Amino acid sequence: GTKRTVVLLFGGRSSEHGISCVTAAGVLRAIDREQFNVILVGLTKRGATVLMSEADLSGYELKAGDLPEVTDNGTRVLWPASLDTREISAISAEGTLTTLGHVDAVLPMLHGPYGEDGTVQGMLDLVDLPYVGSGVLGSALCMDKHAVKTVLAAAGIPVAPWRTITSDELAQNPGLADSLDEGLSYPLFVKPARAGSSVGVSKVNEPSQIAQALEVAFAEDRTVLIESGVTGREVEIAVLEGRGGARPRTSSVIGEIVFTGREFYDFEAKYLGAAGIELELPAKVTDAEYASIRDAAVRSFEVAQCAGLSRIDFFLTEDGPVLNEINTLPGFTPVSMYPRLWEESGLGYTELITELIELAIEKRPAY
Ligand code: G1L
Repeated sequence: GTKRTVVLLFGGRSSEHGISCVTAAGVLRAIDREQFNVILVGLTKRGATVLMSEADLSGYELKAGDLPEVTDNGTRVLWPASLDTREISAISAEGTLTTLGHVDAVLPMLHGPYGEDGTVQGMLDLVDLPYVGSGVLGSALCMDKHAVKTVLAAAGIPVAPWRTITSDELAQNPGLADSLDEGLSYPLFVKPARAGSSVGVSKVNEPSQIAQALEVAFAEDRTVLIESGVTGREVEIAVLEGRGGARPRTSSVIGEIVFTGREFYDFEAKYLGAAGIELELPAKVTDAEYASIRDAAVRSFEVAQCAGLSRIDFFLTEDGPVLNEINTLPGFTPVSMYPRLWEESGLGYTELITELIELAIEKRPAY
């Protein structure tokens, strides 16, 4: 067929800016160059879109405390300004305009606010560029723990019991803090509604710790959830949108996060393979457990209006799977859980990237 052009959009206004850059470098190395031309667009921490070169990305690697950053190189990428064309261009600080050509799809590799939450997806809809992954509503919904739990619970998907409180409600009625644990069971988890990567999350073992945990969570968001801790293994499954309107597909295996000395699945454990956490893959689950996780994952993907891909995380309890969270843009380096689950299911990293791009184009045909 004809060669497609895709944009890797990375960096961005979040705490995972550096991880996003490293992910882009990994995708750039693996993407099938026979099928795809690649345009690299970096988003600086302040939100400027700049044109990058392959040489810029060659130095991007994963190292604790020293992650890459997209810096302003003076060249702005201009998105198509009309619906008749999907040609993007770049303008230098001196005002020189260069056409970068027609774009078939964008890979948004951005985490959290201004990236994974529907804002970038809305911008891409506005300029008529197809993109990999969920749209505005699915992205925004999955970013907000209160909103997504409300929708999933209404659809009968098991989620941990929880209550939600805003900083305004607490300010107007400080006594509320004392009754926040009503109907919930310890240990509790106190979480900001919209921060990713366990930022602002505390485990609370007794009532006296609630006030401090609220303070930590309210530093991240004005809406905070108090959840019952769920006893169960932490298992994850990869979901990929179906072709031609078919239902979503799941990986044929499940991954498990095994805690061997670390309380949280934090940054170092997640990206640097630090001690204390191990990824078990494939996880040892029974056929019945696999079927129940798979069924809950497929239904959740549909109910939460996900598209393209999602990694869905569950607690596997004695009464079956309890959904913990849906990641619409999961970790995506070659050693991340999502690509590894597909690898184990017979779909390699390069083929997975191709499939995701084809899915994006299938829904919004090129012209
Ligand atoms: F390739 C995809 F599907 F477009 C893709 C790209 C990037 C999937 C997931 C990600 N993830 C990330 O970029 C991130 C985890 C570093 C930030 Cl959301």
